[in-house]
Amino acid sequence: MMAENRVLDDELVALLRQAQRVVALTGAGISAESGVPTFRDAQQGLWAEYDPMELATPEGFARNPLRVWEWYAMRRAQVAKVQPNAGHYALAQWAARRPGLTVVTQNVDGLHQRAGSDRVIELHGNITRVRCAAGHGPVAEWQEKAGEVPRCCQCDAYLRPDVVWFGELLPAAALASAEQAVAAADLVLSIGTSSLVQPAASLPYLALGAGVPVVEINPEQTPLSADARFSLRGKAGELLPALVACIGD
Ligand code: BJW
Repeated sequence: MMAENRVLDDELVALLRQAQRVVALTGAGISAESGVPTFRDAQQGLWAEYDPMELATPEGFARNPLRVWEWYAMRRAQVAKVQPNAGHYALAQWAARRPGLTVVTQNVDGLHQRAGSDRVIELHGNITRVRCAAGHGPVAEWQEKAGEVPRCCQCDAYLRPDVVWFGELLPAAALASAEQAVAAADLVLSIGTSSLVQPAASLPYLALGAGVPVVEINPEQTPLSADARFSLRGKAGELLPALVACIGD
């Protein structure tokens, strides 16, 4: 069953109140109201201006490491300037009332943690971290020099952002934890994601296959909308606080 803009629908309120093991799968849309650009928004999404094949693939990095490094440095600086919004804070409040809530995020901006969520699974890494491109692990400090990509002090390979690019495997432990959380969930929320990028986009379908209800929050329709029990059209920063208010203590 699908209902739009019926936040106070009785069945929805009952679902929210009863759910103890909630998984909130989030995407770029939840950070949009903080000023972090989404990827696929037709006007302002990153992919409207930048080519993902050149900036978010290992092949693009191999072709032009400096272009990729500088693009991520620009985005890292952007993320450092923004603040969590009402949507991030609402999920942290929800977890305070329902300690079984797990956030599974595709976002690399760390805003859930900054809003106070402590059970956060990062599927696509974190833009604030940097690692050796040849596999020598994370790097705590590096020197930025204009026109140069910093190098690993152990092997001299380039450093790269600790994010997951197209064609790369997701961190195995994070994906396994996300799948386990969904398998144990009694409610899955899909918030601010276009539901296009795999394997994250398949997580709500794991829940649906097990008969677990999925509630979507997105101003736009997505491929998930028709299958979600409730598909709520609106912004995460407006709808999530309203949903948390329904739960009670
Ligand atoms: C609001 C809002 C508001 C706005 N409130 N909402 C099976 C089939 C086909 C292809 C594949 C497949 N399996 C794997 C693939 C290939 C690929 C893939 O999925 N491609 C598809 C695009 C077709 N996947 C991969 O390569 C993944 N690796 C993998 O699967 O390895 C194994 C394998 C490899 C190759 C072949 C087969 C298997 C890795 C994916 C890595 C994604 N990386 C990025 C970049 C991260 C680093 C960085 O930040 O630069 O992750 S791409 C980008 O997309 C980023 C995001 O996390 C991800 C998802 O985007 P998201 O969050 O959904 O954002 P948008 O912009 O798409 O949507 C925002 C939504 O918010 C919109 O709906 C708005 O309406 C909404 N919104 N304002 C609420 N206020």
